[in-house]
Amino acid sequence: MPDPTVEVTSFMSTSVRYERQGDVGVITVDNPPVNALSQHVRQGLLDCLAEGLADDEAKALVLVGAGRTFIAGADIREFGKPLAEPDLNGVISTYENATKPVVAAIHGTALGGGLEVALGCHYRVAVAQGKVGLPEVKLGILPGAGGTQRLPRVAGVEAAIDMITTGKFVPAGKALQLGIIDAVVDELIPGAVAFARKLVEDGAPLRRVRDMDEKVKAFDAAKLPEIRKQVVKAARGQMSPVGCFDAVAGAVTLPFDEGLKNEREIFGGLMASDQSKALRHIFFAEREALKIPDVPGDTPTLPIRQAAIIGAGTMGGGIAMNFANAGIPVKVLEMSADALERGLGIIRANYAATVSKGRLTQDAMDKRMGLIEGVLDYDALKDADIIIEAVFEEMDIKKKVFSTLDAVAKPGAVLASNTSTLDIDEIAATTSRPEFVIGTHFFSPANVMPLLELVRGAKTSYQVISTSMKLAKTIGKVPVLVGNCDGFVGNRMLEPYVQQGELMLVEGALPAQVDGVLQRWGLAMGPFTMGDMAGLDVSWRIRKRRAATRRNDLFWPTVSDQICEMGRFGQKTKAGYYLYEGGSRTPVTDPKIEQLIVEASKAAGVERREISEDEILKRSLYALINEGAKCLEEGMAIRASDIDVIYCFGYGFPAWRGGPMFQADLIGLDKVLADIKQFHADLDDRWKPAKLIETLVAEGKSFADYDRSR
Ligand code: T1G
Repeated sequence: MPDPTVEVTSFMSTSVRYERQGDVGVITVDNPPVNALSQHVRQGLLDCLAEGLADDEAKALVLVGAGRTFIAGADIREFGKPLAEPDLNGVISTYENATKPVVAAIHGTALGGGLEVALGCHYRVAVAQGKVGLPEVKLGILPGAGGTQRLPRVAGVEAAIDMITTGKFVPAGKALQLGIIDAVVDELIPGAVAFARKLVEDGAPLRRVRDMDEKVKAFDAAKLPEIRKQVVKAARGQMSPVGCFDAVAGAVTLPFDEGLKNEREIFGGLMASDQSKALRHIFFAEREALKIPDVPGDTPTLPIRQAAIIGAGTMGGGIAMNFANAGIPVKVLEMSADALERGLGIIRANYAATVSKGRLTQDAMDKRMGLIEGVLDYDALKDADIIIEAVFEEMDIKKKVFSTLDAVAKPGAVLASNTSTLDIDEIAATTSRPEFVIGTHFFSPANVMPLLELVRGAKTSYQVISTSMKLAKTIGKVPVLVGNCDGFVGNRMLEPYVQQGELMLVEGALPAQVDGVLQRWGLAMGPFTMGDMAGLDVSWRIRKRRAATRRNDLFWPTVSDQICEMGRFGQKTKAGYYLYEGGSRTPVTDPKIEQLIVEASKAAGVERREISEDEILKRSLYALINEGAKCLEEGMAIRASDIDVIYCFGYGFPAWRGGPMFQADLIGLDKVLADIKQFHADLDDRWKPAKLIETLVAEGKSFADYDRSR
């Protein structure tokens, strides 16, 4: 923050101000919460630069962000609206052509247009905690204000390609090494002002990044085609990483101004794309999901200083790692020393694997392991602020755990279940404190998958909900609050989706065909490779539990049950729908299973038929949409965009497709409804349209309209 004792000479706009400190002018952008480059900020930057250049007392200028960060980029909320002057490229070249040295002073995150503005300054300094990045690729676009041309000129072509096609943030130390910044300073403004003063004393040049051609000229353009192939492969259908690459390649093959033009052309195409609209939708949806309509935003939260996990299996161990990674001490309870040692061993092996990949230092691993304490007695959990059970998915076992917890846990402790489908209210009822019980549904592997479904029980208190949402962010998860129904939201929607896949097998498709269509469309996995990965026995157990209550007027495929009866549970048994030879994870089709499927068609009296790619895609996607709409109707999901967050962060749905509900709006809800009605007529009553879809279509509305009304 600027020095409050310094007299502010003028307010050029509410969000950018100019003041002089001795012989150095300081331009401060103050546009909370992240100093985004809204129109008034762009105008203010120009006005304040003019003021600083006209101020004869000021020999140099510093540009800084107020609050918690430097400029974090263009204002994403302005996207899709007509571009208002001044254009950011114009602002940046005005800074680049300033007649006094301009130093960008970076703290927090200089991202996107923010880093581009900094690259338009002659020099850049940052505090050690500062980070820089060009994350536009994650929004389906590319740095559209010269970043693809200036970053390679300071950091080199390969580093620029890596940063821009991945959107990764780079800490100040690394940015200094790469040449993105010129110094790391202890104190932001005093350090930047001193650096600027020294430039003047040394008669340092007005160094325009656009003129720094050495690094781009030194790069061998013959390498570009091979690198492009790798970028295309890694993009898996997303266009923006490839667009980013092509723009940076222009920095190598074209003069600066032509490279800028090339960047602008590619930017325009990407900005208008459905993929970018989808990615921007997910960006805001993730943040919108944090807002719970009936829970006041200022609800006080409980302090979480000590966590405890019951069960050191794959899930329990992964959950414990989340806490250790966030620096929160965590106890892991098992019933036997062997089971405990096995569980801690899995955790240790997970960390060691990350260290061996160079993504974690040994010292950091030791620190995290030091935060995890194995215990064998419930009594050791009495000081925990949150206790998460991750035991076997059987209600009786969970009830026993919670009634024990009720006797041991301290007052005010959050009691959470990692159940993936069981009734939270039934679990809560075994305690005297149902208001402290919540579901925390992690996704396997729990230390990797970002999604955390928080399941609200009928009596879960506002305080426990707010505490859990905040804790989820602290441990690096993407939380979505859902209602307490069988399967909550994600798994509940998955059921009809997988059923359609299994029905299509009996009707004429084969696993690799169904999986192939969905994976080519962008899903990380189709239903059968996913089932083999998760374990077919998991869904088998759930099907057996539900068999007694399922509708007997519908046909239920038995292929999956037959595969399980053969002891084939997927990757963990090296065979499921596919074969996994030598423990590899690569699915290999198995003629035995294909034969089993053909037999199943015969047994069902079904004449196998050709099933088109379009039908596979629609029946899979629309099954998700129809069930998602029912979750909204019943209040199990708050927003359609929450469902999109669940699917993009927990089920391998490509964020550049925006999620199932976004897709429904993109296709047109009326078209989706027409196809669902056709499936209802041609197939079976599983396809009864959700009332909400019929209502929205009748009113000419979309799921986005529905969300705006929430
Ligand atoms: N525009 C508008 N609003 C933004 C925003 C942005 N760029 N970034 C964040 N917000 C809002 C966000 O919606 C939330 O609002 C609040 O700020 C706090 O955000 C020309 C075209 C900076 C690392 O992609 O990565 O520049 O929900 O909860 O966890 O080449 O926000 O409170 O109402 O995320 O501390 C490039 C995106 C844009 C950066 C902070 N820049 N932002 O994380 O807070 S495109 C980005 C982030 C561009 C140029 C191109 C993060 C953050 P609300 P938050 P945080």
